[in-house]
Amino acid sequence: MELLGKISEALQKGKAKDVKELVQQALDAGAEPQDVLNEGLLSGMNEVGIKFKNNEVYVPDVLIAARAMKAGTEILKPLLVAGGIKAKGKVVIGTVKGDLHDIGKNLVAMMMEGQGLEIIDAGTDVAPEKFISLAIENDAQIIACSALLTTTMGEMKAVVEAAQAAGIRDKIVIMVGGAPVNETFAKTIGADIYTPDAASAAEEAAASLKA
Ligand code: B1M
Repeated sequence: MELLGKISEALQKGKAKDVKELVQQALDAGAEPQDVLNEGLLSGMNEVGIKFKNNEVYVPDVLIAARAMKAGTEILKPLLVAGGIKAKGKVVIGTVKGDLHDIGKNLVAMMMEGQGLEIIDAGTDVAPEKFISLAIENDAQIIACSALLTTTMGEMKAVVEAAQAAGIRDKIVIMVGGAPVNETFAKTIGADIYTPDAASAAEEAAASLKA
């Protein structure tokens, strides 16, 4: 659909208002919300990432694109989270210490909400101790950590260790994800679940509560 390409282009230019309008137009024209997300918004953000890496765009451009991404996902949210049998449980989610990227984390939180899970969003730059104290205070079953930087993904190991130190490791499921994270890394640090994307993170979270 041509509109999805237009969404991607508008996002790359950081035109939040246009992104909003185009997302709505695509939905009105019958596009699936998941396709609008993947082929419109995420495809645009991926291009921004490539240009950022090649020094063709800079931090302010990326921030403006991120704002446009948020504007688009706000419209998709009610559609992405609708339907299905709801799981019950609480998840403390956050981006690890030193890391300010929150778009992927927010998508994961949104999809988990769609599975019926209660989300305690710790935000970004979350210290290991904060994940643990929030999990204890809220009696959460899952801690979900997101990292986008190779320099911060090591903080996930610190979260696992902090859970052990606090004596809650056997009661809590620790999920990890984000672009530089993979299954091998998750196993190495002793996390319970790695998933590559937001939809599978939500499914696995709900499944872990039923297990
Ligand atoms: Co940054 N950044 N950034 N950035 N940024 C990346 C990550 C980078 C790959 C760009 C590049 O060089 N190509 C690179 C990291 C290199 C590396 O470590 N290997 C990078 C860098 C270097 C930096 C800075 C250091 C730049 C600088 O200042 N010189 C700096 C670091 C700041 C910090 O965090 N301390 C920085 C800053 C920023 C902005 C603030 C400008 C902005 C973030 C705005 C925001 O988040 N509010 C930003 C952005 C937007 C990006 C890119 C362009 C896009 C990230 C994104 O939102 N993608 C990114 C390049 C790229 O990824 N192509 C880049 C869309 C999002 C939906 O995907 O978060 O991967 P993602 O989430 C996916 C999956 O990973 C997964 O689900 C989502 C999809 O369904 N997932 C999980 C995520 N978390 C999960 C958790 C789970 C399961 C799945 O379970 C718990």
